[in-house]
Amino acid sequence: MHLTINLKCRKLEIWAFSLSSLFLVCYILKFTLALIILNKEIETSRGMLYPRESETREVRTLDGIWNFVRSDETNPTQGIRDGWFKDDLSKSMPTIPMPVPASYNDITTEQALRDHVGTVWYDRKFFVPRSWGQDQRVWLRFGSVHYEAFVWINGRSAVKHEMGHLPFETEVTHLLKYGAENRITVMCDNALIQTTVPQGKISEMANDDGVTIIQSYTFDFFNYAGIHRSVHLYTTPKTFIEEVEIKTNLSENNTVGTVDYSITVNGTAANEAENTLFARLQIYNREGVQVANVTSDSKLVGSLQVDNVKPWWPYLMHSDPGYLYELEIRLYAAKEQLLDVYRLKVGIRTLSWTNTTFLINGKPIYFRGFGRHEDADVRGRGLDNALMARDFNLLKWIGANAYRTSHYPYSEESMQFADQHGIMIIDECPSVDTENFNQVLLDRHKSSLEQLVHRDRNHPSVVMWSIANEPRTGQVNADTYFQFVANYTRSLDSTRPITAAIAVPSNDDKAGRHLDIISFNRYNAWYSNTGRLDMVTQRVISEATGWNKKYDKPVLMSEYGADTLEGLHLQPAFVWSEEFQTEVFSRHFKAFDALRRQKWFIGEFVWNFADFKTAQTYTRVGGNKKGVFTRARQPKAAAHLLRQRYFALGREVDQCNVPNDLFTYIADVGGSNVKHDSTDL
Ligand code: BDP
Repeated sequence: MHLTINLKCRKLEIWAFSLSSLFLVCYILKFTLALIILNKEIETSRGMLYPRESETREVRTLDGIWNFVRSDETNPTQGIRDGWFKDDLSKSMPTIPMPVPASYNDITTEQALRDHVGTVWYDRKFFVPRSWGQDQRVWLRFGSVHYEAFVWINGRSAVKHEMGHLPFETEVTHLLKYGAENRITVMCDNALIQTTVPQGKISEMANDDGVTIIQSYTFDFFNYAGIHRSVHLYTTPKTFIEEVEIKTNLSENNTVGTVDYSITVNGTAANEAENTLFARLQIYNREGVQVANVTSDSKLVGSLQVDNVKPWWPYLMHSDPGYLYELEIRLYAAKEQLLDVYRLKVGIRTLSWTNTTFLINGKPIYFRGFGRHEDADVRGRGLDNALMARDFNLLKWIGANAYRTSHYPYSEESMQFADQHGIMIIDECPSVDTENFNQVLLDRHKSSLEQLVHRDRNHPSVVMWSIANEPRTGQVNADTYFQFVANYTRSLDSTRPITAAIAVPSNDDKAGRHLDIISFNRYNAWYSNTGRLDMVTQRVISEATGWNKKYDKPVLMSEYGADTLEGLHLQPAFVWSEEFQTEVFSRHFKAFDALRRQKWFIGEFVWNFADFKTAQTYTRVGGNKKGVFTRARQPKAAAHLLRQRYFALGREVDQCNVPNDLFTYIADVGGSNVKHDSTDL
């Protein structure tokens, strides 16, 4: 019943927003006032620790092949009305096999599934051991379902979640059959409307068969959907460690580290006899040697000290980047009764920023990185460990030290990789091209940040929150709207600076004053003055300077680039050719070097790491081709140039070593202009 109402609400919302533009205009006029009156606290997420096995916990995955049904686009609520969740899906509709995790769009050869708008259904059976039914609790956790998920266990409603790319979980102890077979059913809805994050529009259009539903959106990446990340079942004791929040610090000379912790417990013991609970925390170094320990009082809040600490450093900023300790937490009840054990990796580092500089462990950061996508052939946005490992190898090969999770949160597994490899992350929420600011949208936008900060706050790799990509910050209401979004994010985490990737001209922008660091996207010689390589360098310098003058804050360029068809060579450089991408990069490098002398310019991010799929449009040949790597993760010509630059910067700024194969031998002429050796940067 609850679900039916919810679905109807969604559809009502769709209609409400397509009703009339007059309504919208009135709405916007009243908006600022309404925001001030209505701005309220968002319901916050709970738990969400990454599922890990321990002495007290078991984890199993439900990944694999599920059964799948695509609903009729014109009848998206049919499955709810007809109760498809009450029995095996195959009893209601013919099913096809569908891998989890994966986007469903590119798995079959059907255009109808690739471009489907609305609901799809998944189900599978699984066994739960008898032992799980005794004296413990069982949780069901999804890494991400895009965009909205409704879940049933054995025909009974378990959980509903809105927001792609973010995890959600629920207790299913009471819904499971132990020592028996169970069924899980998931309905996933990919529809984007004006109050979803990101926004989209649903409309109806005549086609040759009558009428069809059209999903449109202003961003270019394909709206992949489905169960995108792993599905886990895990057990906890009755009273267990539900949340852990870590904050780290370093003494002035970086020799002593502190780890402040705060633990939240869920369970009856916590409520009834709070004062009897305590925790023992120990920190182990990479060799497994204990380097700190403490016993908490019943508040479960405190601090550990690590002498001779090895700070967490970014890749190429130190010879031992990504140093992680292991924090072991043992929760006890009175009389030393062990309740629960949870372990997590901890990187000890500090962040600080001024109006010119962003520092890690007291050292200024110069970012050299990418905007990226979670995107691959066949599996779409589905988690793929092989692809993830390859991508990190490429990042390190090219000498990057950072990327932005454009334009949504990336998998938790990739965040763990970034911690280990010392890759800094600008962690972006799913707000893209935000416009038509309204209260419902604001609430959901804030909710996306709450879920993101909650999920990622313990990752040392996360150095900045990005609260939006290319929001329409020239609009009147953008000021108030982003003031609320930025302040809310700051209230969740004051240890990291806040940015947004902005594309409106600095003169028009109304949001930058609420940020700590200004990021801007611009496509000189591509979207503006196409082909004009002589119109890049000065324009980049003057735009970055304009941002700094207006807000007196550090500035970085978060997107620049050119679509490039691998293997297309044209000399002199011509749009879409490998030569053109190389030249566009080079003209930007010149600007960045001039800007670096200004001190407040703190980084350069190419768009994009790899080619990716887009919606169909005449501006894209098989997708967005601005990748430095192809979609199959092979380098284009410009990758080699970028590699030389990123290592040159690493050597100049961070005194890193450069790889032996950075330059190809040319000639032993000894002249200063011939670069034939890695040391000749
Ligand atoms: C930028 C967007 C990015 C696009 C890029 C492009 O932020 O998502 O992919 O343009 O068009 O404006 O290549």
